[in-house]
Amino acid sequence: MKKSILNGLLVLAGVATALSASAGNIDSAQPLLMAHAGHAKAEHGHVAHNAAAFAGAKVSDTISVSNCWIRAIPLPAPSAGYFLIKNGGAKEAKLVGAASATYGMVMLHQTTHEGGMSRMSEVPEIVIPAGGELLFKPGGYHAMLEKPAKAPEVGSKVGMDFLFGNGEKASAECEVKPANTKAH
Ligand SMILES: [Cu+2]
Repeated sequence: MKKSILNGLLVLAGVATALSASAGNIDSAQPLLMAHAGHAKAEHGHVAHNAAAFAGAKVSDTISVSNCWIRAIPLPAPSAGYFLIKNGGAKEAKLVGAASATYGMVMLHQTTHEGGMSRMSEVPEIVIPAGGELLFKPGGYHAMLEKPAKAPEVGSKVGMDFLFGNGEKASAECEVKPANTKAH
């Protein structure tokens, strides 16, 4: 999987360079393109949570997900989702998975920046401290939305469920925003 991501990054580096010559908002576009690099073949090694894990989970009283939005990306490319997780509980919360009826597979990813390059990696769990919150945003943590069943329309809402290590879940309605939306 690492190899396929690297190959994708090499390919996308060329795309990003071409875009930077023609597009003004490369700051928002480039991380997205990078985020998508290498995912076409990333079928193996991801942490999968099946529908049963979500169905059996209790809705959390203390953990909530809000401000969720995703990019409208044409089929069949994957997209990314961003949101705010608030943990009002006395214990740390660990996000371990996400799912959406609109996407065949959702993975937890982190984009990091090193030496002028963006790269992303899958993260098995993401900790939200007790009484704290964590913002998933472009260039940082995000939900990678793979295998879209249909292309979501700008302005529509896509439901997403979030599974935590304590067996609880939270849900959010994610607003579909134009592909070039910047972080906010
Ligand atoms: Cu990603």
